[in-house]
Amino acid sequence: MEKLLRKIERREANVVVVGVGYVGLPLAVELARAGFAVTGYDKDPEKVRRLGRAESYIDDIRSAELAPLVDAGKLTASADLGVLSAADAVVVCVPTPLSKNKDPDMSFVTQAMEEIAARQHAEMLIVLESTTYPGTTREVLAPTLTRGIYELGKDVFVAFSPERVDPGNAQWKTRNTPKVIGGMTPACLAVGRALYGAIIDTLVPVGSTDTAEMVKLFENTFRAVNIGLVNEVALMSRRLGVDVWEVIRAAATKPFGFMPFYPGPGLGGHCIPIDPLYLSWRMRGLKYQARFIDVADSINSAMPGEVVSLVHESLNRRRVPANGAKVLVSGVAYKKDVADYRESPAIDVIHGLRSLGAEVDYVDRHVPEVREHGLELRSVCPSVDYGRYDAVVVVTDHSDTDYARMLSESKLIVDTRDALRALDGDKSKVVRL
Ligand code: SAJ
Repeated sequence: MEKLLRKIERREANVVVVGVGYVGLPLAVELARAGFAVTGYDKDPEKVRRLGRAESYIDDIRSAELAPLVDAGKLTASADLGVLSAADAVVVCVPTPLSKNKDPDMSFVTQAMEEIAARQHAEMLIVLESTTYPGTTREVLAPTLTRGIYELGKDVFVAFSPERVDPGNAQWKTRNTPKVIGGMTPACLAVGRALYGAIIDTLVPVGSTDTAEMVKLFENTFRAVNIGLVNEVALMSRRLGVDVWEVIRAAATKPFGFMPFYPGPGLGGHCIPIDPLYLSWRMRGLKYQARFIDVADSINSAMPGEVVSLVHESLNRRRVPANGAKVLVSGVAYKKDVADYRESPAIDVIHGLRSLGAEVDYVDRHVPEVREHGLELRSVCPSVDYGRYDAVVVVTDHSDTDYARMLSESKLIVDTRDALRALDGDKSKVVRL
């Protein structure tokens, strides 16, 4: 352990980041900046090519930040697993998605661990950052990385440290976001803290890797459950004839004991809809039903359908049949001002409107085309005449949309984000969640 600790303290350790996506690349940059020789390993040859040419493919990292690190040889890119043989520390930042039946898909993690094990040597630190169910590091990583050959805390050091990357967040970056870390043994924790302590201002050591895994799932389950609650409050408010947006804004004036969340067309992204289901899946294996997670998931998953029904009712009230209606979806990214449309509820809204027979277009400056779940659509031009459509549905409230022009030109607006709240003018044609 001493030899590895010294290498880390002297910044002489070779570090390999496995998976240089929106989590791995910022981490690799900080490690290289701290003086480590860092190799970004990825299966995606396009990422390897672009990183090797100091061309960033992540919005939060400018190419100008990569250039000096790549030129100095501090940050290199590779698709060759052989780099693992020379690694003193390996940080794994690979996806942990859901399978088709909403179970954890651990294939990326297990494959990475097997590739590391096949090139393992004494005195190596391996840290998993991918969000996963409590017990993964202890039950999957540790056995794969010891195999009766290496001893935890002696010649192999294993830890879990959840990622807290918030794409597009200008305030909270890799270095200044407190980072939780748990080790398989105290020595594993000490080595993990030595590495992260070189790049992160505040470390939050916890007693075990299971705890660290649970912290991450709790953080994101907290969001999913509260979003589910506010979506149900929206459904209740509609039936009560109460403006849910006014309710939330008034409740948010409470200076303590309240945290506002806002209704929407559903849950998108690669964290919030997915992470809680890793926890509920784990609990099913322990014969415990994670009721809040299941209820929130059922409410959040039903929101796209609620939006489609609202559009249908609103057209009906204007004696416009949904069948054959021209509808424009404004914004398909999973949340405002991002370009990512993975798991976006807009996909379900478009499918739902089409199932009513509507002719659906979308407009989104951030997403030029959508090729997912059987859709092949291109965004219409942002200067589109909103008046051409029987209804405009605001699904993602991007800041760069001209809502004043939308309000003046549209016949009907179904606003799922209260995006037009600040505007004056004829709101009689605006229907909100
Ligand atoms: N959403 C609502 N109502 C809300 C908040 C979000 O409907 O009040 C929807 C969004 O539109 C989106 C989905 O939920 O479709 C997720 O939104 P998010 O704000 O949670 O954004 P994400 O998915 O980028 O979540 C990430 C997470 N970061 C990490 O996991 C490291 C999350 O923990 C962060 O809290 C979140 O960013 C953030 O705060 O931006």
